[in-house]
Amino acid sequence: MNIGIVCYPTIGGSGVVATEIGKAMAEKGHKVHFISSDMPFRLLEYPMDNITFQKVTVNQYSLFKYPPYEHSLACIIAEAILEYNLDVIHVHYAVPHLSCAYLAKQMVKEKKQVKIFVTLHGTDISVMGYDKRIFPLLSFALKSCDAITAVSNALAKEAKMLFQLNCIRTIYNFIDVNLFTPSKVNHRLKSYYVDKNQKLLLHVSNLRSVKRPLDVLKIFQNVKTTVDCKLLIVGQGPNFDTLLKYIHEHQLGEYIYCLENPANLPELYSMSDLFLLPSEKESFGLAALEAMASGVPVVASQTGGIPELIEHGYSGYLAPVGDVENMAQYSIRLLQSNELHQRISQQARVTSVERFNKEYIVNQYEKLYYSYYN
Ligand code: GMT
Repeated sequence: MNIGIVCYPTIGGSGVVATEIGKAMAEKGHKVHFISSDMPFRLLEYPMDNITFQKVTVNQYSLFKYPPYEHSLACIIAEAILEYNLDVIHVHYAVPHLSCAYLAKQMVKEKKQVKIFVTLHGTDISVMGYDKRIFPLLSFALKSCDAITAVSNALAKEAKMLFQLNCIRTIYNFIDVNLFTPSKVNHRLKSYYVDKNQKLLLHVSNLRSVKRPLDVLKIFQNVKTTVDCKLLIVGQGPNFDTLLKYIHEHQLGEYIYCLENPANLPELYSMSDLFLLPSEKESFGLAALEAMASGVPVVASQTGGIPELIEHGYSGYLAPVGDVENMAQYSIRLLQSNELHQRISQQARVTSVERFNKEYIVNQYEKLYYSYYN
């Protein structure tokens, strides 16, 4: 098949998932054409003959306060449908990609029929879905596309209720269990961050308010009173300055490392002892899955799709959003008992391999494409 993928290029989970689906489809022999405002970062080091990329550029005419990105995107999708003879347009994150794909389909429908699929990733529903200014268009686009998938049952349920939709399929996020693996521990690198008997806590996110990054610091502060440990924060985003202020005010600087965009993420995961994800909203929690595949126990909030990924007390620990005290207590329990740590670590790894491995999930997307292909 000839598959068009429209996504955000950034380090967010939807761009990662979109890129990995495209790469996997190309490996299966399909032709994949990516459309994005920049080269998706996981595509950079992945040249393949059957993968092409088209950048969306916008008109910066001085009359405009807001450049017409959606116009450019719709035109580029329409052009790509014809030029690459696309059978499917799979858009990731509904806003604004889905309405642009709808427009493009209408623009070329006399010349080429194309199916439009959307994968809902999270805040496109849990935040954007509640914005009255865009609700009518988002609702129209959702009702006009050929198939909708969501990355968890919780997100599917919320979207169905909010937009009165009948059918949304859950296709979970997935992980390359050979890339994210417990065996990637780089002891030399670890010794740079922590001493022999110190524990390393990890948080990876795009540091937006929904991730509650200050809770990460509060949990760490609490854990540190009992366990000798340090914290590594990986990511960049709007709350970074607030984090730095808190770190400075509470004199935590010597215990915390911040990395913006490291190339060796799998190594950083597998050398960590615990992963913290105290998010306000989390449709799935791809970063938690990366930790689990790396054999790192996760302490997270009980929100959105996280309980579909982590079984409390079996493959990690969950507490209500904002309950930093309990999250700290679970963390301490895990860090103080080797036996418990090892058991949860193994069970988390097995869960990632059995339920969320790349091949198993990508096949579900391919089946969906074929079920509309004639
Ligand atoms: O919805 C967002 O906040 C953006 C999105 C992204 O592009 O980073 O993140 C979501 O998509 C990921 C991949 O499907 C999920 O694993 C994340 O849980 C989800 N984030 C939220 O729901 C906050």
